Amino acid sequence: MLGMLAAGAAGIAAAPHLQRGWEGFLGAASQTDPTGLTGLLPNPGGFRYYSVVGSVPRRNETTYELKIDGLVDRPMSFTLADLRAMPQTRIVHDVLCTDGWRVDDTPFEGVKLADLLDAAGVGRQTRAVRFTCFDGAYSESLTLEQARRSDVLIALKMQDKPITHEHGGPVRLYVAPMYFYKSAKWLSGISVTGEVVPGYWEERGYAIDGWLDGEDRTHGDAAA
Ligand SMILES: Nc1nc2c(c(=O)[nH]1)N[C@H]1C(S)=C(S)[C@@H](COP(=O)(O)O)O[C@H]1N2
Ligand SMILES: [Mo]
Repeated sequence: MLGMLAAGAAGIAAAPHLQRGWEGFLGAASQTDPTGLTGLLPNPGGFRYYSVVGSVPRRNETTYELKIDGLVDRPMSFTLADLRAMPQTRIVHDVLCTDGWRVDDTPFEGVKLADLLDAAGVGRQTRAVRFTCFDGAYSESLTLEQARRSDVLIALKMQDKPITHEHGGPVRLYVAPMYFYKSAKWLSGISVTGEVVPGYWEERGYAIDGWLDGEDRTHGDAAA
């Protein structure tokens, strides 16, 4: 498998006119790579592309939809245009994966999750928020208190550009003070629940508590 990937990588490197370049290639390759070995290939941006499924459908301006339901007063649905029309917040924070890689000072921009929760109306007995994705597999969760923080975004931009498909676009969750596994890519559903429902990796041994430690948690907070 790695041999195949290396051959493919060399092919792309020698043919820079091919569509989406190195990052696009890594994203595409990692989505069909059950071994996870593409994560070992060099990536100039510092990010690795993760997906728990082999391929993810693309959603765009006309096909993207974000639903909020569960224990809310008004179940709602947002298009990309709806999300863009809401107040935007930009946060610059370090990104850390539990696998050991990090990308410092990464800007994310989007709508505060708290604003969407307010729009839908969250009842008193609710304690948690569950996130689902249009890859059909990944999920995450936060307590309601965590979800209401001003550094938790429904992100439309990453590094000051629309979020690419590889990075979970057009919309991903961004939980600045926690490990990056909390930041669900390809976000399509927000469901308000009575209790925390463990997410995809959390069912497979990750901590439900995703807080970064010490300085990594607070670094860059002033930007919000
Ligand atoms: N839908 C989905 N979201 C996901 C993941 C995933 O596999 N699928 N991986 C998580 C993990 S472990 C990390 S480190 C980041 C990686 O984001 P990136 O692929 O943009 O670098 O996405 C998180 N969100
Ligand atoms: Mo991760």
